[in-house]
Amino acid sequence: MLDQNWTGSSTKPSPRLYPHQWSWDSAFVAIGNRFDRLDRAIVELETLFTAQWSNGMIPHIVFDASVAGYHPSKEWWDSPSADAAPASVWTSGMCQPPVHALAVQRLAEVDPVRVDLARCVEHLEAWHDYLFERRVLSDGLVEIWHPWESGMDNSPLWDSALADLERTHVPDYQRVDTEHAGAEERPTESDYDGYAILVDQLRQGGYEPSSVDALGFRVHDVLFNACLAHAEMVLAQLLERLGEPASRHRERAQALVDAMERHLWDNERFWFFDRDAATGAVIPTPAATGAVALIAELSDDVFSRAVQTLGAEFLIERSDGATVLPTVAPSDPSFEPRRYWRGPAWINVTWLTALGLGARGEDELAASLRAGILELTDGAGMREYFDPHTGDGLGGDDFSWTAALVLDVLEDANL
Ligand code: 2M8
Repeated sequence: MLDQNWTGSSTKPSPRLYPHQWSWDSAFVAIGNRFDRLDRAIVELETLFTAQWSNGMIPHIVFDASVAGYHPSKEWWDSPSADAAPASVWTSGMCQPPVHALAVQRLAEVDPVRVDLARCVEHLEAWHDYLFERRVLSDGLVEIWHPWESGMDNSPLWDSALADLERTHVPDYQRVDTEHAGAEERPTESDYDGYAILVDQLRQGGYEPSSVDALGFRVHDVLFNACLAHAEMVLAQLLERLGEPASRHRERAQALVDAMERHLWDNERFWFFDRDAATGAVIPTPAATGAVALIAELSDDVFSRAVQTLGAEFLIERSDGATVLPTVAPSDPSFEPRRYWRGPAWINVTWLTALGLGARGEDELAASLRAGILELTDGAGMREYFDPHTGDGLGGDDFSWTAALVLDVLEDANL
């Protein structure tokens, strides 16, 4: 399936629904391809790095010029109009969670010679610097400026910010996603209007807003910040392997974890919550972003309390010690088990959570999540997401990161 989704320079997340290259998808795909297709995994990351903006941003979509049929199209983003965009390729004008250092690390573990670590590290440093220098505007936390930047597009986490958006002018656009996946499993029309308005605003500012007033959406997202804290530690290790100074990355990782624990941790609900960066208001939805926070080097007390909440409020037991992680706590009124990022189980979120648990000795829980990944995909195939109660496969077919991370889980289990 990954062979079939390979274009020669990157892997489509799903052949019809997502026919270009996506940033965090490519990182997960490279992780899965590293065992039997290392050359391809290396090229996957190189293609993405080639599209990096001069300000360091790794764009969330790199367009395949030969493919039409995705909204928003490359013309809609109009990246050539932005000063920092690359000349060689059209891209979107926003980013996705920084999981690329992890991918580079995993590839280098397989073959430290074939992976050009020094070059990869240069790209990673520029990318992380962009996030710290341009996206930290208050309280030491990185901001996302569009729901798409979270990777969890229509999570209920964004409902209130999208509801507050000025909607006097909605740009014209044509959705194509509902031709390839059930409308009841995708974002609503109102969600899409909000996404379109926000892209319009960002494009008008060349994707580098001159002031926060130009931003209609600013969120301190737990998943994004946790991924960056983790990625900074990984980058430090990679630099040390190269014999280069790494302390500034360790310091930034620690400062980010401190800021997360200070501003996003709720010491009564024992969970991390996103926050509206414009108003400072906590977004009280219990989401799986808090589970992914376990990959950051949290303090012991916060880690163990979050693990308890994970077990008590999120995990759904399935057969044979396998558990499934829904993207929203099932007891929350916003939970919808079949609609995209509003409840279904996603393999990448589950895999990252298992990674965080395993790194701190929670082996049994990590193994139960990995077993859940195998059970879901064994039952329903390499789907985009899964109903966490029934295990039904939902959204796109032949979904690349699902297959790639299954390969990783199988390798881990030595099956
Ligand atoms: C989804 O996002 C795109 C927009 O970027 C879409 O809905 O069209 C998300 O699930 C995102 O996390 C993912 O990277 C992308 C491609 O799989 O699809």
